[in-house]
Amino acid sequence: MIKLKEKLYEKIVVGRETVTRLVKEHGDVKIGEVTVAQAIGGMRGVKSLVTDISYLDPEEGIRFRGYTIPETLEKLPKVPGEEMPYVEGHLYLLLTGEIPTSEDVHEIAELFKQRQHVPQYVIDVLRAMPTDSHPMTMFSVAIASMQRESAFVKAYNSGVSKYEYWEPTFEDGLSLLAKLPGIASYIFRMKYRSDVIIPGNPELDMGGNFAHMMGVPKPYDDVARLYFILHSDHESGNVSAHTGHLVASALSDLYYSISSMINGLAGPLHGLANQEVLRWIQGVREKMGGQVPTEEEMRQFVWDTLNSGQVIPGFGHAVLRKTDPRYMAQREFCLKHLPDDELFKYVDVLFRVVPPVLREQGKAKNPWPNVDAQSGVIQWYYGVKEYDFYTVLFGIGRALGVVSNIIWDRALGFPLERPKSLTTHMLEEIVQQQTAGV
Ligand code: CMX
Repeated sequence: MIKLKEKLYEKIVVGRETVTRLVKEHGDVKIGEVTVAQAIGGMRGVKSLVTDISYLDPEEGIRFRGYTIPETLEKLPKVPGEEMPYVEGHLYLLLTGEIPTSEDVHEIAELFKQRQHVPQYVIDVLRAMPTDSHPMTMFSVAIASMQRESAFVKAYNSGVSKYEYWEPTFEDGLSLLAKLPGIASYIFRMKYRSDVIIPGNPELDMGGNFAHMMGVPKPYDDVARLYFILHSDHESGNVSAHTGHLVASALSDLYYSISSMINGLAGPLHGLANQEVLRWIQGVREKMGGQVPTEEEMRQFVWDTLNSGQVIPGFGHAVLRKTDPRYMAQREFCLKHLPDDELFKYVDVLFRVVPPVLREQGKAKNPWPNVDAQSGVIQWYYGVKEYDFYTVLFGIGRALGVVSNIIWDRALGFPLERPKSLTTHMLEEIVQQQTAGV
């Protein structure tokens, strides 16, 4: 057994004891209540999911296995000579809760190298799709097309015990994650670089190989590493993570689950917001004839968008109530590498202008920027200007967290997810009974 799997198994034994004890001895302890507004309003704040892989504090932002973003970037082993850590090491942290050694990182890197080949039939499927298909549709279809490879399905069909479900899920997870950079860069080069495909270089780490296959020079390898780590996980309730978990809870395999996760990420209120930010900024840019708007001019653009009934992409959040630390990490990267970039200046003006406007409008509970406000600017600067590709990058990163969560879901025996629904008439009856003091 590989060392990562052994380590994981040690942790799983402890995790199973904890979960069994919690349910057996404390299963009736209340952790919250649900109001009518929460039931109608997308279950905001309802505590009904469990994960140890990351936790999102509304004020502080995300912690991966207890580590803040700066701590994560500082503690994980770095790619020699580069600023950013190995993505492979971050996967180890998400899975096990421990900071890996170089040896641990190299084990995953080696497994990824062995499994990175994208089957020809996936390429054929991509090539059969209409050329104007959105890259997220292509990404989702490519992943679903590999479902026939699932080790979980084979094990399930041969009658494997449910206590062992996590093992073939782990195998599926590594096989799928290893292929995502190759699939994504293939879509990019086929659609936007005259179909000139760059084969992978098995000597490179995940981020380095992705940059190589994209055909974008340094420091894009570090951009890729930063992106994949930042976007990896945001606890379980966001649409992409929750979709992945929900689909997997039916014992659908990881290929089905991650393809579904991608479909959820493709919505403009979630991951697609990173493309929408660039689309919105380009609109402002056209109107300004290339000039960077003053704060007053930008204020007017923001109000025009709000008054036309649209949201300001890249701002607001369902849980966060402060500026997203994933935004700040990317802002720091911009300040270091592209401080004079024109689009960065746009985003900088937006950072100052949008929160007071959203406050004045008085609707958004969080007026601050989220991860998507800054990410497109970095891509644009390094020549990846096809902004409908940006959410695919988010998807590669998010798969790291969702795969880790699903392996743990299987290990802890989390059951089929099936919340209860009520009719509006029932809600009215409950309200009447409670207001009458029945
Ligand atoms: N621009 C304009 N209005 C906004 C807004 C924004 N950026 N953020 C919130 N609002 C509005 C909501 O649309 C809602 O309006 P209605 O009462 O008319 O329905 C009101 O403010 C209250 O919303 P909220 O409780 O503050 O926010 P939600 O939890 O409902 O929604 C989110 C969160 C992210 C969907 C929302 O802030 C939004 O639409 N932001 C812009 C899109 C975006 O950047 N999404 C990416 C989020 C990060 C990610 O998942 O990738």
